[in-house]
Parts: sequence; structure tokens; C-alpha cells
Amino acid sequence: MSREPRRSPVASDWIRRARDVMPGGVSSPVRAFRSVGMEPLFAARGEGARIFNEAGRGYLDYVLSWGPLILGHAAPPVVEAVARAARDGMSFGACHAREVELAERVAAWVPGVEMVRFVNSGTEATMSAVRLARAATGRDLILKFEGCYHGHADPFLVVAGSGVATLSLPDSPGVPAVTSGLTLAVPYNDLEAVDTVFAEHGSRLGAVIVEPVAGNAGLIPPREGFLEGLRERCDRAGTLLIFDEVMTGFRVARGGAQERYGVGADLVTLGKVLGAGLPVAAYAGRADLMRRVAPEGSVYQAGTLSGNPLGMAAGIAQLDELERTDPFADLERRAATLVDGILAVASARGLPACGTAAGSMWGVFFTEGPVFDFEGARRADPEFFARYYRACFERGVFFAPSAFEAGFLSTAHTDADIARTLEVVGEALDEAQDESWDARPEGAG
Ligand code: KE4
Repeated sequence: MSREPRRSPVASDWIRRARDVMPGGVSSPVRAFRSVGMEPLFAARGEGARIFNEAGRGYLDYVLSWGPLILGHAAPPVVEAVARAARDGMSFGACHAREVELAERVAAWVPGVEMVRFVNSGTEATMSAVRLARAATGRDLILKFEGCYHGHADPFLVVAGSGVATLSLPDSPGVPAVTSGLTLAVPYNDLEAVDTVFAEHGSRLGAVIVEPVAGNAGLIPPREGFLEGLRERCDRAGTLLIFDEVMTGFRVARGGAQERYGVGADLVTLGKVLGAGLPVAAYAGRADLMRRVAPEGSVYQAGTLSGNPLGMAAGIAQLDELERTDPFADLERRAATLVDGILAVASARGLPACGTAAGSMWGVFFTEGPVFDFEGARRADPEFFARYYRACFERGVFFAPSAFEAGFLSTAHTDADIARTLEVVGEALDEAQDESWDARPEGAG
């Protein structure tokens, strides 16, 4: 379905106008392309595996709205379901069938989930899950992992990944020390450090929250025994284990990381794929925990647009299409082909690189491997990445504009798309080795 690109001011005019009325010209920091020293992409539309700018130029898209678009842009089943739902009304502020139908699907797909509460963002999901865990245990301390990102709620902006790492921000101003002081952080994959925390604070530890596959420091998979080790330690101390599956849910396996690694969490947070591009997220888990949430229990959490009928329709359509087509094995194969191809292209040029795929999430670091934690991820040269990134973008491949993000793949990406991407990566690596080339164009914000 090709349409004439809409006539509009060139991107630089949009960027100027955006920066006049929005901080950094963006609605979310990592979209600003700052760490790669470029003017940001201004998207006009998406179609399948491609995103198009205002001038109508298409880019092979491996960001996919930071994960939600597992079927690609404007997937017909999703678009048709949302259009149908919209004709019945945009929001009810009342119970409706579609939220029940999506909650039933989540309970059927995600191991250990008996009850679900919908919210509007991953941040809401994680902050609510932590509040629930603190209420259920009567304990205030939480443990997170360096480089993991659980959204921008105060408790999580401690050595966070994603945009916080991308912009090399200190732990965010505005978060009171009394709050961040309740959050402990240790290196990802480091069970010895976890043991130290439990030894010193175990009786006060309400929750351990972890990305079961870390996707906000590049992609860092759990080492053998890491997730199992967290489960054992939480059980021994009476601490709740929260899997933040906002990114991994419905992507690293049909049932997410719990299914992929065979480790059960007490609570899981979900988002991204769950909403198919609309603002839908959820926290979920055992009934004995979830029944503590108001109005059944006293843990308060609420939301004007939670369970929004359009978001529910999008989520149902996307999950039903995944159910019908079961693309998970094929997606993992393609993601592995992409990663292996990038590593081969780097190796052929004598460049250090390591990386892997987990389902249709993937990541490559241009540094000697393996990378097990955030410190390892930060060994890669950011200026090299910025030169490489710009060269890929100029050749029509849109990766996440940060070394501290995971890549994604959709069912719309073809083998030919991946082959083309590998050609581009080779040319970009050649160009990026020319250190004389300035990665920061004039006027980059
Ligand atoms: P949101 O509040 O952005 O919907 O979700 C927060 C969140 C929670 N947990 C995990 C594991 C996440 O990856 C995220 C958000 N992911 C980032 C990208 N890595 C969102 C992109 C952005 O901030 O613009």
C-alpha cells in the first residue's frame, strides 16, 4: 500500500519547531539522537519493516517503537481492530469486555499469572508492582541491577540503563536521597554481589526487580544459573521476585522469560507487545498478591485510561495473530542470522564484536566479549558507535540511536531485508574506522 508522502516542511524545520515547544524537541529523551550526534528522525508513517520520514524516505526499522511492533508497522489485523473499536468510542471510563478478554489471554500465555491489572506504561507497571511488593512484605528496600531500566519512576533512577545511560546522566536530579536510598543496585549477573545484599539487608528487602534479559544496556542475557539464583535467594529471605518483562514479554518466547528460562517470578510487568503500539502495560501475578490491589485490597493504584478499549483491541489483535501464526521460532532464527552476520562482518574487518539474540530481541557490542554486565557494555567506544550508527542510518537502516539499547525484529522483516542490512553494516564499519570523520554534524543539538 504505497501513498504519496505528505508534503511538509523538511525535517530540520520540524526539529526547530519541536525544540521551541518541547524539551530537546522530543517526547522521550533517547529519540533525540544526541549520543550519536545527529538530527533525529522525524517519522511520518510506518509500513511493515520500514519507517518513513517526512520526505518519504524509508528505513529498515529495528527499533519498532522500542519493541511493541512485533508484527511490524501498521499490521492489518491490529489497524482494523483499532479502527473498529474507535467507531464504538475512544474511552469509556467503565468496565468493558475487551479488557477482560485481554486479561484472560495474558493469564493463559504468561506462566504464574492468575490476575492482571492494566496500566498505561511500563513505568506505571513497575512502580505499581514495587508498591504491591512492599505492601505484601512490609519491607521497603528493593534491589535492582546496574544498567537495567524499569521506567522513570523515582525508585528506579539508580544506575539505570536506556536513556539514562545513553545520556550519561547521573542518577536523576529531583529524586530525593531518602527515596533512592531505598534502592540498592549491584552488577547484573553477579550473584556474589546479590548475596552480600541479602546478607546485610535480606530481612528488609521487599523485592528484587530484574530484566530477565537485560535490554537497556544493549542486550545482556542472564548467565546460566543467574535467574534461578535470584529465585532461590528470594525464597530464602521472603523477598518477592519481580520480572520486568515490559520488553521480554511475548518476545523472548510466547510466555516470555519465565517460559524461556523456566524460572517463575512472583510478579511480572508487561508492556510494549501487549499494546501493539498503543499505551498498554500491566502488572500481573498470583491471585493472593494481586487481590491486595484496590478495590479488592488496600494497595492503591488507578488510571483514567487504564484498560482503554482501543489499546485492549490492539493487544487482543496482536496476541491473536501471534497465536495464529506462532512466529517465535522463525523470529529467533532471523535474529540469530542477523547477529551472526554482523559478528562475521566485524570479524572480517578485524574489529572486536560480541552479541546474541534472545527470541527476537538482539544486540551487538563493538568490544571484546563476552559482556555480562553494564561495565562490560560500557567498554565499547561511543564515538566509534556514533560513526557506525550514522553510516547505517544514511544507508537506510534505523537502529536504536544508542549503544545502550536492544534491537528488535518483526515478522515483517524478510531474509532479503536482513541480507541488505548486513551489506550496510559492512560499509558502515568500513566508514566508522575512519576516525578523521566527524560524527557530529554542524548544529547537532
Ligand atoms: P515505559 O514507561 O517507557 O512505557 O516503560 C518503561 C520500561 C520498563 N521496563 C523495561 C524493561 C523497559 O525497557 C522500559 C522502557 N524501554 C525504553 C527503551 N529501552 C523505552 C524507550 C524510551 O524511553 O523512549
